Amino acid sequence: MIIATAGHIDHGKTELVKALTGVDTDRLPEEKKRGLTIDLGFAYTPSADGSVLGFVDVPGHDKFIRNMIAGVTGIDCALLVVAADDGPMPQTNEHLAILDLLGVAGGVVALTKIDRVPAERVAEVAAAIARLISGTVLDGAEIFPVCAPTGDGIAPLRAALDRADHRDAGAEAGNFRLAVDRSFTVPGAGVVVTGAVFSGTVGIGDRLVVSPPGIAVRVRSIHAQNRAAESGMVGQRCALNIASPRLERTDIARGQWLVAKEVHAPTARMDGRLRVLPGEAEPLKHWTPVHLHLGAAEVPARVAVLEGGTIAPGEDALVQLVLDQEIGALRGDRFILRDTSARRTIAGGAVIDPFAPARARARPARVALVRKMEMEPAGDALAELLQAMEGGVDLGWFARTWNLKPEHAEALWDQAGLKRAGGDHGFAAGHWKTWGEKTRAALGRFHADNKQAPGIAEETLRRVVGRALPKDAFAQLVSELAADGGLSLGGGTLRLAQHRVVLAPRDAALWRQLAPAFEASGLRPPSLGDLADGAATDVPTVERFLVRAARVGLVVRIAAKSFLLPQALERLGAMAEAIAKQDGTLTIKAFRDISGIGRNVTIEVAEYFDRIGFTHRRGNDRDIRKPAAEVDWIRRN
Ligand SMILES: Nc1nc2c(ncn2[C@@H]2O[C@H](COP(=O)(O)OP(=O)(O)OP(=O)(O)O)[C@@H](O)[C@H]2O)c(=O)[nH]1
Ligand SMILES: [Mg+2]
Repeated sequence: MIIATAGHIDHGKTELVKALTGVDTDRLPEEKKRGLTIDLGFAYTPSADGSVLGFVDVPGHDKFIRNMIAGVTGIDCALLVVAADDGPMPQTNEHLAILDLLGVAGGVVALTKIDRVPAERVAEVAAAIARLISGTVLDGAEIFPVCAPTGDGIAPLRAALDRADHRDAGAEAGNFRLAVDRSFTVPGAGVVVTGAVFSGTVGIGDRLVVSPPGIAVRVRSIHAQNRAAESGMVGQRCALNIASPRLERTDIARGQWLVAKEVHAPTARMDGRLRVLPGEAEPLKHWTPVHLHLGAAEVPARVAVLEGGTIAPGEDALVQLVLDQEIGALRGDRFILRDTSARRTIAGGAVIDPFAPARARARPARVALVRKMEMEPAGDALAELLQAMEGGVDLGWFARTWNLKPEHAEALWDQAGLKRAGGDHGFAAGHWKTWGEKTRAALGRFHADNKQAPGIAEETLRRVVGRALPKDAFAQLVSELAADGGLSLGGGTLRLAQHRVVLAPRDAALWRQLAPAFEASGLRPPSLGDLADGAATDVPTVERFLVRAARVGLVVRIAAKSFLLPQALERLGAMAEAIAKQDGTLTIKAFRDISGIGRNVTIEVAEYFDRIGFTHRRGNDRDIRKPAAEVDWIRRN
């Protein structure tokens, strides 16, 4: 178990930890000189049940409150310290608010320096503390009057800490996450990082990732609660000796994480529920700049209020936090917001969607989804999301967000009775069935409207059926429909099995001869002369046929005498998009080099892309105007 002190400067936190553990945690020369705590101190002592109690001693000075927040992150139990002479003071309140916003599971109160005041004062301050903690996470916590230097009252406090175990049992199940608060080099051993374990377990030899930088490391040895160990787990402070071919101590700093690779997913944009402290003078406005503290990290951020415009003191609302730089965060992680001059704590809350979208973040449909994500337990949230998201739930995203280990994720998918499709999407069975019905119906309508067409290109049909359905999932739907006999695939198009092509018999015969030539010619339009020779006919006949074929979507006419299969055009579109993404622009030269279709055809294709609104030309450059996945490659005219 990890216990952290909290409380106003000089109220006796460090002295108390010393009385409880025998360790003076003020180790910096500056701390000794000034007689105050600046950075976190750590001490360990065996507990009655044979395990180890770990103490984090935090500074009370308001200038060092960022260290305090880093220290109380990931703890199980708070030890709030209030001096009997002063009684509750500003940082007593602020630290208590932080513990409350972080949702610390519980704790006890030490009423120190009782040797300095009369007994009535002790009773008076105890009553004031009881009022102060009422309604917070420390509501009803026991208050222990102590005098640390003499040891008076320490034994009952110690016994209470031995009994306290507030930890949430579920956290063991997750992937390993440790919030780094220190790193140093041990001669002969290499880099050591320390921190509180947020979830999961770690063993010697495990491979982990330093997140956000993404450095892969291997665990060489472990100290858990200051003892050499084979493994470490949630509820412990661990020191991990890590090795990596490309690791320097300076690569690692407070605020980063050591995590299992499954949950290495840095993010700079997260949705959450934010509560503004009741003592704030003004409502929190949209786009307020703040300092965000999450885990042991601290970054500048802005608050986008997703509902209601502002958040009144004492109220909570859904927000999106937009960070200046990426950090590690998962659903349920608590955070604290302080004002930009870092003078006061203003609000705090919990992450709901750590990988939130920038676009349409406050749209009612999106806000409704965020509310569903807020539900507990994970199975309930999943069931709601499956119902709400016709286009399926990205299961990789769900598992990462909820920090599910692969085996737990699989169990959850089973329990939800979802349909796996398109690699990593999950669909409610009802929605999947509806997609199948919609696909058949759309095909039926297409056949009715285009009697001469042998079928429709898969991508075109997907767009008719609904863009919400991801490409991979649609491909699976199509092959399932094909497998059960309702639908046929062939020549790059889809049709209902009972549909008979009503190409005029002569056209159908001609297409049977031409189709292989189109396939063989790949990304280049076959020459009309070659096509005519191959089919033992003349160029005008072939050309007239291809114009008809273009009308029904068998081929696409990209230029007067150039025809391509829709799927060839789609591949060229993907290439163009990839080039533009890499180079920041699409030039004919780059497109030609990659496609290998020659300069003239490249120009024809690029100009066709301009005409259908996929690209926009500026001199020698082209911009991509919309994602290739949303483009309809076939323009029937
Ligand atoms: N008489 C008396 N003095 C105490 C008691 N507890 C602490 N002190 C003294 O109060 C002073 C401050 O104690 P610390 O333990 O350093 O206070 P702190 O809360 O750790 O202070 P910061 O770390 O700066 O926030 C020291 O001189 C202690 O010896 C107590 O119970 N009785
Ligand atoms: Mg101290």
